[in-house]
Amino acid sequence: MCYLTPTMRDTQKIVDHPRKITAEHQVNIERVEMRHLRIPLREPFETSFGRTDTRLIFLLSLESGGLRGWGEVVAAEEPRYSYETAGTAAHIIRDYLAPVVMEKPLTGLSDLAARFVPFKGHNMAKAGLELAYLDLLAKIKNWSLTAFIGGTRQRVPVGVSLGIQPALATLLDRVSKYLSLGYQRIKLKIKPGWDVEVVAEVRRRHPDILLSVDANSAYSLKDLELFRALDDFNLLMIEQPLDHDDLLDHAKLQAEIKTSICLDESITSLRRAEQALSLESCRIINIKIGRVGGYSKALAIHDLCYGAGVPVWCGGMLESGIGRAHNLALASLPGFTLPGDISASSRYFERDLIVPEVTVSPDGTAEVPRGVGLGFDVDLDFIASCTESVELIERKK
Ligand code: OSB
Ligand code: MG
Repeated sequence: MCYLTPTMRDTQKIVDHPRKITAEHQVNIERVEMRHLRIPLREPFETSFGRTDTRLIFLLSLESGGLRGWGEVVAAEEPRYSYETAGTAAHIIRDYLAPVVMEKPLTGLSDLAARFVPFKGHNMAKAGLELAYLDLLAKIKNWSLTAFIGGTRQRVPVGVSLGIQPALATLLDRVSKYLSLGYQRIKLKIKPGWDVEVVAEVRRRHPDILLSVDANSAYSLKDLELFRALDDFNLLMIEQPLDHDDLLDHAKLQAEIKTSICLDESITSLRRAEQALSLESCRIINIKIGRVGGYSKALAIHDLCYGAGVPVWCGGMLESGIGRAHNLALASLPGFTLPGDISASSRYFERDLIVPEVTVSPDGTAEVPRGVGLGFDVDLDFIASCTESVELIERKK
């Protein structure tokens, strides 16, 4: 496989979605609401970078003409997955992004994205606003978000991401449970000391399932022997084995192993995706709307990969139903051919923030909502009961 950057832009032309987001419409944002709430996870989620017991959820809404669009900022409490936190995102939104959003009427997604360009980084903060804006715009136009962004699927294949467990027996039990619920792919979180033996045992018991691993950048090129060992288990992919911002070492590793590398943390922009393909740092890309800075970038990376024949899938950040509803819309695009980390609400929480909750059917798919906007009702009473803080940013008259 050879990915030559100059041809990529041309290949994008073959992507012919009925995408409606280019439609012009002036929207005056009157108010931005930032809301932090805390909901316990049903089980702690442990990765190579740390453990989460309760999820601090950061909801963002934009209001205009009596309608309200919802988004979620996926940054965690601590800067362990990336440098952003719920705190840094609130600061960036309050002091820089919300003011330019409300400065004058928005004419479209590209207008919104262009207003964010002068501010470096802080992709999750930017993405939260893009999510809320697209939900609002879809509501104004009476369209479903899915139709709006050119989604083509009515159901999407899903997998589950299983954290590091206190004991192998617990993990094996979880694997069996999610397979029996229909999940099409199992992803195991790995770290040094919880890798080859664990993978070997899961593979021995389930020789034919789609199985992948996610290291969240816990290894280096010095671990080549470990990756050679993992090469024997017919894994669908090894996700983000090396440093969070690396492309070159991943290209070296990909040249040494059969298993496809999938990049998560390293893909923070369209340019980084182009460079990763051109360097052959990976053969698969995990797209997270938050990590790449919003719908504008997620759609562009999708189009790039679709045109280049590189499979993508929708990653997750232990979102509430609001973020998950956006993920379902994104995953309905034609290039999302691999199962996403979009599990049922009940996999994460006792009770979710949307009605109905997200469910996974026995064939391992989730329904893409087709109602107006997000396509789910937002449970305002339940949200109010979990809220820790609310901050309103009003437009200057
Ligand atoms: O690396 O994909 C990851 C959760 C939090 C931060 C990073 C990751 C994850 C997951 C869980 O793997 C995916 C999900 O939401 O189910
Ligand atoms: Mg990952």
